[in-house]
Amino acid sequence: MTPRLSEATLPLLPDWVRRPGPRPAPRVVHLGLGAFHRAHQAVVFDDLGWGVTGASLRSPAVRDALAPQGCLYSLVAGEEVRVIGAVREVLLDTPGLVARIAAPETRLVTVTVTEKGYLPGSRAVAILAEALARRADGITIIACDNLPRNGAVLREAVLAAAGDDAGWIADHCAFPQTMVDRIVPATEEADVAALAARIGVEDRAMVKTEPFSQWVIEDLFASGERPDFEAAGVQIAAGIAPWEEAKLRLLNGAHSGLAYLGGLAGIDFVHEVIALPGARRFVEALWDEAAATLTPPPGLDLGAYRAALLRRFANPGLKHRTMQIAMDGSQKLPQRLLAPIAARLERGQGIETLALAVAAWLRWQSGRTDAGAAFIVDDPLAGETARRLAGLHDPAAQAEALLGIEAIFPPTLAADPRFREPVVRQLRRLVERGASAVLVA
Ligand code: CS2
Repeated sequence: MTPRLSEATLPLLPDWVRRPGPRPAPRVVHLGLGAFHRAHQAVVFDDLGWGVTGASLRSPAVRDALAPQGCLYSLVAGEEVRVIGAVREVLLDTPGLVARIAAPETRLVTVTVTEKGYLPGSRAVAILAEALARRADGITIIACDNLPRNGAVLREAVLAAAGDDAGWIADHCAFPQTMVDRIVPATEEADVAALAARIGVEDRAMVKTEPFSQWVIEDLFASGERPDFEAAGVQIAAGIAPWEEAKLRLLNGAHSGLAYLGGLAGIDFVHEVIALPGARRFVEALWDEAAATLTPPPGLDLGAYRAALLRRFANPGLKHRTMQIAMDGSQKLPQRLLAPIAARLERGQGIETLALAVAAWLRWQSGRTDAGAAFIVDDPLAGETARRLAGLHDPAAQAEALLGIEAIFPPTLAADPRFREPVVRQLRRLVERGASAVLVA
């Protein structure tokens, strides 16, 4: 039987696997211990010797995978395998988490709860509101999800939930804005098996990712000790909006477009979609439209950035599922596609390619690929989109029904014929010809 990864089995690993240093004491509490945290922020904390108490908020699965391994796990990035030792414990219960965040040893909180975790009333927001009010001193809470003004949005939600304590939290705690970037596909059984075959040890908490990683944090910290982020390659910047807009509108915008079009065409992985005839042209055209709405951050060469993104998307080793990116589109469309659309319309510019990406999302809501295979639309608004589409067959009627969802489409945008017409036109093309043919054209 293959032994399980743990401190005791570290000596069994081949020499080329990078081992963790001395295990650091927890000083960070992280809410949302998914693969993205383990492949991104936790690696930085591992480099810096800051231990992490992780909270698994949705299910005990991550805890159950990590606990028998002493919370060790492997980061598989390209050819490299590195065992990360920063995570020290996993908590599931709210009182335990509240006490941990309130404890004086805790010097930092980080959060990855996906876009929908920032909606008022989410568990992370409730935990933070309760815990921060109990602290003797202020602390920095770093939101690491792909939404604009992530820190400010989290701050507003926490203050709204904090009642009488809102004033103290507002005065003492900092919620910097961040841009996070690393492609982290969900780990699958086959990945666990492949790694076991390579390193001779089974790791049920491994994460797979690409070599690239970027983290830009707004220079806004509560007083007191903080990690030496720059020493681990994290950028600290005054203004985050240009970073975040470039990343959301180029990387994530193209990702969503490729995921819906590729998914409709029945393609499982991003590297396969980008290899379809016409796919690169689609992405370049989308980027031409989106790039015109950006003020690139100092030092970012958009041409080089775009070329690097194409290479990242084409990475066959990642096996990044279109289904994974297609998830929660209602929470992703506004910042990825609708914001650049609104910016272009304001300047009197056309939006044909961005409209195609939006139309692909509309078509995705029918829950069937072009070949008729049924899939589950995984989205907090899936019930609403299904209700609105019931019995409708004409693309114009379908678009009309879905563009009326105000939680996604601002009413002025939805009513603007310069938006509606290209979206309906593109949806009609998708319905009549299918996504692969539309890409080729
Ligand atoms: C993806 C992102 O799932 C998605 O929606 O677009 O998770 C993407 O891989 C990351 O933002 C890359 O940094």
